[in-house]
Amino acid sequence: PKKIRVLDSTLREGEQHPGVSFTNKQRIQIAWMLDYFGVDQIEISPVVSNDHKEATKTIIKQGLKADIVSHGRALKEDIDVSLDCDAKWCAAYLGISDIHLKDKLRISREDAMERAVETVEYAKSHGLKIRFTVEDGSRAEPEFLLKVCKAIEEAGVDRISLPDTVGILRPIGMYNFVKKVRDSIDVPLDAHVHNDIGFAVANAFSACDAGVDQIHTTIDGIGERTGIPPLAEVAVALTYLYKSPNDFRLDMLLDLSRLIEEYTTIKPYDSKPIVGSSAYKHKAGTHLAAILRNPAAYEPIPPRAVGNRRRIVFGELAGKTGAAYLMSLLGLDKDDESAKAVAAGLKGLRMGDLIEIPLEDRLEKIINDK
Ligand code: HCA
Ligand code: CU
Repeated sequence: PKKIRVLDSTLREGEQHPGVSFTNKQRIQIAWMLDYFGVDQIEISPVVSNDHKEATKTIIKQGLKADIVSHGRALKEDIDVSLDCDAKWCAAYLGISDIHLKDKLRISREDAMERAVETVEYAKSHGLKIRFTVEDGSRAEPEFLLKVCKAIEEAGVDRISLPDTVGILRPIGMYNFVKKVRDSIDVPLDAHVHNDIGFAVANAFSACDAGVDQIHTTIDGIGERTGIPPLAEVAVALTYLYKSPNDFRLDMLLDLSRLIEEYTTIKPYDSKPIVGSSAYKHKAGTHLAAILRNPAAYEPIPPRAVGNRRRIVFGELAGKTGAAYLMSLLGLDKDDESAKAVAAGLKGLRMGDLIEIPLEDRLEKIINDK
């Protein structure tokens, strides 16, 4: 299988999430951790404040393995800021849908086309690699979108980002959007997809099926409004489902999520895939019975592989097997009758009283006791 790369935009798109604003020390730490985790590119925007500019300069100086992509508008003045930061890679975005052209930018299609080409030529003439983002491309007039992509390809653009800026595409729509561009230009493509209707991860992978070779993520999926695909979900899907040959340290995923929790007001919801506190909890009696024999019966990926922990929940659904197991943990004799009685007792538990234990350690202990 071919490698799908990851660009992480926690430091750019992620900071556009309400409640997220890192200090420069935190930005540098996040960049180091993302690099160690194994993402291919790390995006940051130096144009939004002096602080960000300082952070961008410092992160570029760290000599990380990942490319540092300096993000800004499709304007020479923003490219100049990237140059000032000593960036090797920059990204420039320009709205190309009619709604962005008319109501945001108030420029004509011809003006937009000219601005796109000039920006790319300017960056290239200064020795920069440049990704161009056709912002709101999913709502742009398809022929105009293609015209812009062809013009910037001729101007020497290094990558093109195809964004579903407002998250309105279905997976098949994303596929068609990417495919149309893929079929007529040769530049490597990025997928940048928003989660407004909950399709971000699915759309990112539709985009891969249609030929992009880089997905944009943020830690925990933070970003403008409802954000973009979470790094954890994308990295796990790439590794286990797509067999993409990345060198990810997947066991850092929980720590990365915890870091964002610590530095922001974001709390990942319990059932959040991979990093949620319930992602590896097992509750129903039939599940407990199976998990005790072979956890793979109800786990797609071992929890340790992603830095998470398996937990067993003894509650009103624990049943006789769950009850017997709980009794053995407590060192009680567990004949059929008493197991039934404990199971009946557990039925009276309310949500707040559920007993939770990390399973692996206990399981080991009980096996050793025998
Ligand atoms: C933005 C818009 C953007 C750009 C994506 C990209 C989008 O907030 O600047 O540069 O690939 O969603 O279109 O995030
Ligand atoms: Cu975005």
